Amino acid sequence: MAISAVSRVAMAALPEPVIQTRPDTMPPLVPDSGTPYNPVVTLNGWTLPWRMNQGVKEFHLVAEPVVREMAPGFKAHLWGYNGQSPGPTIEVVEGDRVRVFVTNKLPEHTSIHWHGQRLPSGMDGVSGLTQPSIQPGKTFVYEFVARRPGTFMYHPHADEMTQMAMGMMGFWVTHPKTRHPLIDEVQRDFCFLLNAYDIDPGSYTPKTMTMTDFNLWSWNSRIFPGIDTLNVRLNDKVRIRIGNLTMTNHPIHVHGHEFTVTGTDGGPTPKASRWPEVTADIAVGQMRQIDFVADEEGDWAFHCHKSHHTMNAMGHNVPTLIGVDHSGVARKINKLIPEYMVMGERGMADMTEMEMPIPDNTAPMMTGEGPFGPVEMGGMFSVLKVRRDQKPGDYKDPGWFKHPAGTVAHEYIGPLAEPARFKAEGGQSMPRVQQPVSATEVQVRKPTSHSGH
Ligand SMILES: [Cu+2]
Repeated sequence: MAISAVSRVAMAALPEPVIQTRPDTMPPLVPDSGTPYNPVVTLNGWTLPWRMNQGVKEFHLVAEPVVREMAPGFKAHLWGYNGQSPGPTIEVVEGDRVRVFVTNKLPEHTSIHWHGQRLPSGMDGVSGLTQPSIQPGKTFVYEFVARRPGTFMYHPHADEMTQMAMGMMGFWVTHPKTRHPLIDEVQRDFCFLLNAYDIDPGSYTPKTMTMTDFNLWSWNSRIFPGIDTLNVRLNDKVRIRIGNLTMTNHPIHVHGHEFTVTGTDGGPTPKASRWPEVTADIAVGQMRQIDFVADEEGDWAFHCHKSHHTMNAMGHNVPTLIGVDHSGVARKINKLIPEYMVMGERGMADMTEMEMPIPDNTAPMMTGEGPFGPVEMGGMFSVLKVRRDQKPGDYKDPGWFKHPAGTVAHEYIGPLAEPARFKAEGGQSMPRVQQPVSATEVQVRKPTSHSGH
């Protein structure tokens, strides 16, 4: 709630910082002061309340260590803002004068860069270049006019590799002040940041020297099955805004619908540049805003298409064993080590069902129980739930989709004919001149212990 009635004395002081530690998706913060707009919903996050002070929208961010539940049963010790990583979403309207107080409760200096904004150079938040860094215990003030509508983010520009690896980032949305020819009105407007961590199974704190080899791929510092579903009403116009603050690209893919990219960090895209897609690649440091009409009822997977980004931490640097029969070996080893298990002989899905014992405070590699069995996912995965009876503006999880009779893939139980196979393969291929000496080549590789992705 915005605080509109504050005494003159209080106005001279800092706005009271608002702290939120629950990892739930908070309902949209409907503005009660300033220009009205359709608020966004931050996945597993919230919007920071503000106060109006003589026409200026005042926010107070506190940079501080936080404990973030990344998934049920798995907590990470991160750095963030106002009790959470990522920090709260800041929502303003085009033309608003914005004043953001930033208090540093971290053990080292910081700054905030307002990624994508038009602003005076001295407000750009690059420590050393445009301002002295904010020392521990100090509070700085940033002030600028939100000049163009769009999707932005904020993050430190001081000891960046450490502070971003620890989870310091947040979302910023500037709503258009009037109807904009390139910004459609939507019924649902979601936003989240792509972020990544390197946390060893059983430990709590990210390894901050990791450059590319992260093992937890998250949306707003949550991993499947900890990411809330995106619940919409049938035929709603839906917008999803995504920003990438990891160190690699993420092809974000939605099932059952086509979308268009209607905005980037540079603003709304011209109509002539829009075409239907089902996957949008989001490069490092980029933002994408996608729009679509949710006109197919059901439970639709929504995820990063890099398959190792829909898994959680594991040791994975082992050869593929699919199709290798090592039951004989396993029997022999079992005599020595009774609980020995061979991993991966029929694919990795066994791992989901085995529920292998894992250290405390570790997310399972692939998990999530769906209505038909284990979903075998982790990391950057969620579900778009489109329902006919979802109330307008209601973001509650409607539960699993009730499929109409005869619309679910099912086992075929009729007779099976022997499949016709080609007698010779590669009839048109050119014959090899030099045949290999032996038909198979055996390669011995020792698995190494390694937990990155
Ligand atoms: Cu990805």
